[in-house]
Amino acid sequence: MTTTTTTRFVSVVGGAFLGLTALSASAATEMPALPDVTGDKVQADGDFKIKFSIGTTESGAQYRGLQYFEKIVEQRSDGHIQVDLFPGAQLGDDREATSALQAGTLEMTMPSTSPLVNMFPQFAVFDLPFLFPQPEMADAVLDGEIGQQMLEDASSQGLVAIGWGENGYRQLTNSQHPVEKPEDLDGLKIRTMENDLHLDIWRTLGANPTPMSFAELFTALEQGVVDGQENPWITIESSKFNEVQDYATETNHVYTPFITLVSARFWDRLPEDYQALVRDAATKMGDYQREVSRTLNDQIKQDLKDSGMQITELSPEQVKVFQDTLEPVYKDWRDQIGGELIDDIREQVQQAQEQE
Ligand code: TK8
Repeated sequence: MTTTTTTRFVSVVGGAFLGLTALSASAATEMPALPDVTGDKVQADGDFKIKFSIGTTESGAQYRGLQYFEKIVEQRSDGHIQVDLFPGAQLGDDREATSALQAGTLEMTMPSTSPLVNMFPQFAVFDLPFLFPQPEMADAVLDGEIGQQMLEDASSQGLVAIGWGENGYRQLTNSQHPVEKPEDLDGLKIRTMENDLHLDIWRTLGANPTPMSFAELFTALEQGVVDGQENPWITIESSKFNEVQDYATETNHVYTPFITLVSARFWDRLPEDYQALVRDAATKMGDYQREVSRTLNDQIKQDLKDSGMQITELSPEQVKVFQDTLEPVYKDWRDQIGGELIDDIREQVQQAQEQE
């Protein structure tokens, strides 16, 4: 049984802040220091190399988490496991990297859950709008029984799922005009992840959505193939979307997790002690990623404003209009996702809200 999220989260925060300027649009943002590695050295037979691919750039919180993973695994295996990091979709986007794991040509990746709904339909529950009012509620679900069961279910089809990370709350950006209400989306071409529920969300709001790989997104925005997109502030900045998007709306409309995947072919070759080491490092990486993402969120939003982006912050009444407009999405997707899973999560969220 995993420890409770709060206890795990607090231990990671102990690390000091280094004046690291990791992000392009602002030199002021400080990236939390990589925590020290804790735990004994692990001895096992053989030497191994892990190629770890992600879609976001090396300026984001996700990559910072991977650097911590690399540090833990290399130190605690005494260098017998080497980790090479490949950010920026160098080795393929979320779906391509996942297929490479299944083929055994890549060892690890950490995609968003949304593009993998075609393989694991239950992941669509995370695409439901406004499901988690606060990130800690997502933590409780992902680190709890529901999240653990999903990792077990996703350990199939040539994959081993060993942990969760934070992509975060998605915000809308566009190149045309400020968006304060659903009507303002009329006629806007919005890129979504390759996910039918996200297409439904933006169609229901009145936009003209199109699914597209993250690897193609910057060029599509730059060339005006699409008018807008939606991602967390840290990804908007680390992918320089603010250079081709003048407007943003703080919608917080979906919380997207990352899932840490390993190739089953590689996993089966790893001695058990190294499997335990990699699994432990993945858990610590996920916690640290959450910390970095949350520590930097507000600062980065300010950086984007300072870089000239016009950010619309919605009032609770304006948010409610988006929520009410999207309520039918819950009804439409209930059977496909599974009513029980949705109810379990909504109940857990409600209990957490009542305890506040
Ligand atoms: C990066 C993606 C990205 C996601 C998207 O590989 O596609 O917009 O938010 O983070 O997973």
